[in-house]
Amino acid sequence: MLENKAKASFTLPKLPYEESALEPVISARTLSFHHGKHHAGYVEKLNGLVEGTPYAGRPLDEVVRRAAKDPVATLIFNNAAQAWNHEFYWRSMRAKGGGMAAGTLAQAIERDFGGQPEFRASFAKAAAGEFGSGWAWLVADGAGKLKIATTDDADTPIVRGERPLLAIDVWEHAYYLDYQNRRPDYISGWLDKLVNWEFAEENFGLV
Ligand code: MN3
Repeated sequence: MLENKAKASFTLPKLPYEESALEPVISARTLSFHHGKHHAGYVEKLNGLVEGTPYAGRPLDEVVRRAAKDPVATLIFNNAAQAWNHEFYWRSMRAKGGGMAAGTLAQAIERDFGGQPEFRASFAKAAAGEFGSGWAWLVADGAGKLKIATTDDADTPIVRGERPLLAIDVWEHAYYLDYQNRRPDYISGWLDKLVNWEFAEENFGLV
């Protein structure tokens, strides 16, 4: 019955900081478009797509995981995964971020990459080398080993049993207003001044 259908209820989360908080690496103008138009657009499309389907009213991460295995839910997957990825990306950054990881995460970076400078170089290279639109991630695999992953378009490591610790969006909409084609400069600024190691440490602790 129509009146019993679960309501589509995905909402755009607020940014965890002011739109100008990440300047000068990411301008308020970029964040305003990226959050208020791109991220908002994924949430709005997702709400339209899930209406009247079994995906309506389900938690976002569950929608992403289920839609990934559903051959007729490609559009739902794309919009749900982009909504999830953006929420994670906002939290992967903070004002006055950057620097080095601490604690057990620092030890794991040392173990799996040979040191923080080595991690930084590999992550920057992977993010710069992702062809077209996509994402670069620091993830922990099922055994807790750290890896750098890249995903195309909306794809996300949570659908293959990897636990994301950090994500950088390398779609052009993330940096083009500020850097045009200079994606490596965006990535360097992100790593040096914005990356939120406390968020990564929290995610690493969630075994
Ligand atoms: Mn984006």
